[in-house]
Amino acid sequence: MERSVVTIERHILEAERQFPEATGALSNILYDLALAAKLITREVRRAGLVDIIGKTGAVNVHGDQVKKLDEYADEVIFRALDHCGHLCVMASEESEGLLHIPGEFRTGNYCLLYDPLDGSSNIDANISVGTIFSIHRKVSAGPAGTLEDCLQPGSRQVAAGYVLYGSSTMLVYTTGNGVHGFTLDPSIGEFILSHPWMRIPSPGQRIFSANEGNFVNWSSRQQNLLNHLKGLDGVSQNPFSARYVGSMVADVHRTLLYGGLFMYPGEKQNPKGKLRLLYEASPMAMLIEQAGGRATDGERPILDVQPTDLHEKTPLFLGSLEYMDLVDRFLPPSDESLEAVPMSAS
Ligand code: AHM
Ligand code: MG
Repeated sequence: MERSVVTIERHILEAERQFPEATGALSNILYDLALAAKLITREVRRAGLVDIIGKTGAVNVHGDQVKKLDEYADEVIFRALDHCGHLCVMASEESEGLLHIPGEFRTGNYCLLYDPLDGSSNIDANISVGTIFSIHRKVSAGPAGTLEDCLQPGSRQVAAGYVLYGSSTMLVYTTGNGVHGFTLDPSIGEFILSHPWMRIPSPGQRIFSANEGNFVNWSSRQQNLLNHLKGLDGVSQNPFSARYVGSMVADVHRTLLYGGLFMYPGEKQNPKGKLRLLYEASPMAMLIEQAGGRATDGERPILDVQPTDLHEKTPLFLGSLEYMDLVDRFLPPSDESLEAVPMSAS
């Protein structure tokens, strides 16, 4: 063997030992998230069969109703963590309001925000999907968590990560001490450390990742950036490659491994774009910055944005440092208003 086999449990435990004051609460939350990821993996792997099972009466072998995968993932995460005693409240992209800890369980000092199955519109096409999570320390008074605990800027996250249900399942997380990736070995049901100390390559591969179908609705500066990346402005003779899965976890994971630029800018009809600050942008920004890259909303670091609403959206640009410099150059602060975008005839 070339190097030791390290499970996620062992890795989390060893990281915790470096902080004698640690209570183990954060470690326990991460273990429980890893358990939820295994349960979701099991269902995602059977996704193509769900319709077949569903047709026989929409009841699975355990007698439970067969649920849509995103609803299943949402419930599994809540139920894996509601009783751990370390959370004061949760919030999910799938639910409008706060998810309170049921009265029969103890509450704790952390708050969990999650997107249970991001990119779920891809699931029927057997394309990778993912789970994204973000953890904050409780800041409100009293035992129960409140909106105040959830509406904290990304810079105050104590941990963030994602699970990619791809050709293999990977869990990638940070607690502010580097980014570490684990691959699920399905034969033993363990996440094994496969990508320690992940760093976004710099200079990274020349890849841009965006839904170019929205080009007509972008600001002219955003359009200029794209034209530059494609070598259409006559400045660059070396165009970027385009890669866009349409599942953020997969697109960000590739960006983390290969470098490049991922963006979901604002549009004329949706000046804040599509992605959610708390469930998608902030956790990914923490990971990317911990890996040596940068993430902004086109003007400011995502991690500095003070949320005002659980489901607020934000434009998002993230990737390798040198390509983020291009974003700064093409989209300087005080970009023209999106209202000024010239709309071409449809
Ligand atoms: P979802 O949370 O409803 O799944 O939407 C988020 C997904 C991201 O994974 C992805 O980056 C984006 O939506 C793709 O959107 P579009 O289809 O507009 O390109
Ligand atoms: Mg999502």
